Amino acid sequence: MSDVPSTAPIITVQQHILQEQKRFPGASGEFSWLLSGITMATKLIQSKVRRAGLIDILGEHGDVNVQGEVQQKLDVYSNEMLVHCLSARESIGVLASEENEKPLLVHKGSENANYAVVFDPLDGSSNIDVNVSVGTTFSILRRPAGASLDDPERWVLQPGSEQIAAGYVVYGSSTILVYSVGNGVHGFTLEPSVGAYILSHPNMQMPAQGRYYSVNEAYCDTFPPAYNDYLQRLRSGALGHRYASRYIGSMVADFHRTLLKGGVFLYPPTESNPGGKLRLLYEANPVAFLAEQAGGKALDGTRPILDIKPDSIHQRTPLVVGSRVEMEEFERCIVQNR
Ligand code: P6P
Repeated sequence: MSDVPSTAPIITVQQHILQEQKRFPGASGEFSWLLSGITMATKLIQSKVRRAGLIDILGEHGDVNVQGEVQQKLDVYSNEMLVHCLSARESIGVLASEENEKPLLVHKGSENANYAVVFDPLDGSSNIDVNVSVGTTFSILRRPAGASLDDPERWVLQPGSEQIAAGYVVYGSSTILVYSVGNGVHGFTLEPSVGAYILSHPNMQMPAQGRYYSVNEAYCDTFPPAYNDYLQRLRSGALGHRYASRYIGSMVADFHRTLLKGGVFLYPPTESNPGGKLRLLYEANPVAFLAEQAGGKALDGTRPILDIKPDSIHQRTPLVVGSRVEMEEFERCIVQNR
């Protein structure tokens, strides 16, 4: 009898979550059920993102299409899929989205709800029209002790260090889900023929040093001096080699490359965004959680991103996130420019 061919085990994200869930004492499957709401929604999102070029033909952009259906912008659609799928999870009490000014109460408030989920349903959506990668980011927080559903903002205005899980899905040449529950970072590639996320990047570790820096150089004349000193040191080979520049303009894609290849991604304070452009709760916090889990670091320029106590849901922050070597050099440049 021939042996079964020894191929790598096929592990789906559901199997992986069930394994990870054992780290949460008393979690009776509710956590894995919660995460399955996110994976389901992102499968629905990616099916639309993959057809974006056909939207005008098929009519899905706010007008009425040939079937008489109301068209929807992709970010509105993405938001509705996440709200719909997560609202079916009794363990969730509060949702906060980049698309909604205020937090949403799920089931009008289930008293046994234990979690809040914060997300950007389609980050970088302006890139869709030019077929550039976009992404969904998410952050999962436990209900603060004593927090009631009368005060949903309190559920989400927690520092990133309180995240119990975070991740993103990048809709690129393939669709990849990357997440962590605090036990390393793991990546899953969607097999579209069966609609399953399959483990493709177990235990992702950010290389100690990379070869790319990623920033929008168009604004560099308004960056604080420390940032320009830093970028000049990267260009000049001060860290052992000259860096190349890679900037996609979609945070999830720029961070995904940084996680895989090392280097640094930064969105400094600028004249038009002196407090930074990226949002703390659902852009900076998830990537900071993953970066720190993968051996990297994430700062707002001086403080760890994960230490920042949010004042408002949509508050912005500068972000510098990357490998150990590049982040140590950045901190030296900040000190030298004090
Ligand atoms: P800029 C996309 O609009 C986004 O929010 C992030 O995904 C991205 O990193 C950033 O803005 C790009 O901003 O000013 O470089 O176009």
